[in-house]
Amino acid sequence: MALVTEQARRLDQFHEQGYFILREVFAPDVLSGARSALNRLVDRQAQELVVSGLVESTLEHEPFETRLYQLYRNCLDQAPDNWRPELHLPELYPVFFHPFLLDHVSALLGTEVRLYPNYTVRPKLPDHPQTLVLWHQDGGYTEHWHKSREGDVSQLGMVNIWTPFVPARKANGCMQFLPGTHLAGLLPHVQREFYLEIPAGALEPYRDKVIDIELDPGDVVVFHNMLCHRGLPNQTNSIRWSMDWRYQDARQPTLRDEQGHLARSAKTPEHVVQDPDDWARRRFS
Ligand SMILES: O=C(O)CCC(=O)C(=O)O
Repeated sequence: MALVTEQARRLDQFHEQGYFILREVFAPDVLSGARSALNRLVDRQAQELVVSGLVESTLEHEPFETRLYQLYRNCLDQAPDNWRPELHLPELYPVFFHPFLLDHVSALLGTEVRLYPNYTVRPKLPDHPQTLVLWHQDGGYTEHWHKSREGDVSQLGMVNIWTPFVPARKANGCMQFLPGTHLAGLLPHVQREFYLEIPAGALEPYRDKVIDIELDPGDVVVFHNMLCHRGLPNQTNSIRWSMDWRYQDARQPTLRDEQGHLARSAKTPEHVVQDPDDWARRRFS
């Protein structure tokens, strides 16, 4: 009974403020599996750097928190700012398809839930403008960069998730939200060098509400795709590793070329991603 009340309180917060936080969702073995899977992606980068002669060593003993930064220290503009199709790794299945998380998502979206075709790992390196995501609503990106079909982005039944793989604090670039802005409709977005940005004037009425979303590994923030958010700059010497992904009511169009993958379904349970191997066999499509 207490659990149901707790979930209801979170859903109320989602409707009123546009977000809620779940603490300690991912167990230590899930986190260490995810981190070692990401380290394999770093290995791949390191080997390419050695082959191209940009570095002498793959720095395999450097900690996860600093290795990618040390590898690219002298050529930061060539460092990867995100991984997407590469995320079909078995160790990420327990993160994307975590039952407790999906229970909350189903309570918001209904019985047909897809993992939306927009899932990203971000290694936010220190002083790396390519990873500095500016104030935006996710709906702004769908409208500006991806929308190839008819449809209203503000009506997409969509829930965003963000989780860190290292403690995320103000100093290393945690997320910031403007609570309540999911009710403001689609705000203007302008193209900057790497990302879209909502101009300062359009954010003025909401500025005094800004909150820092400081999370530890294992914690998750669930938020509305129309909520204004950004990532702060990383002012430390190590990497702010994080992953973000989205779920959508699978009865709706994605408004993208890709269709994503079913996470829960009462209608066609045979099409739901079944297990880590099934996830690893699928593609970003
Ligand atoms: O991780 C960040 O800094 C930004 C992520 C983001 O904008 C998102 O999850 O939609």
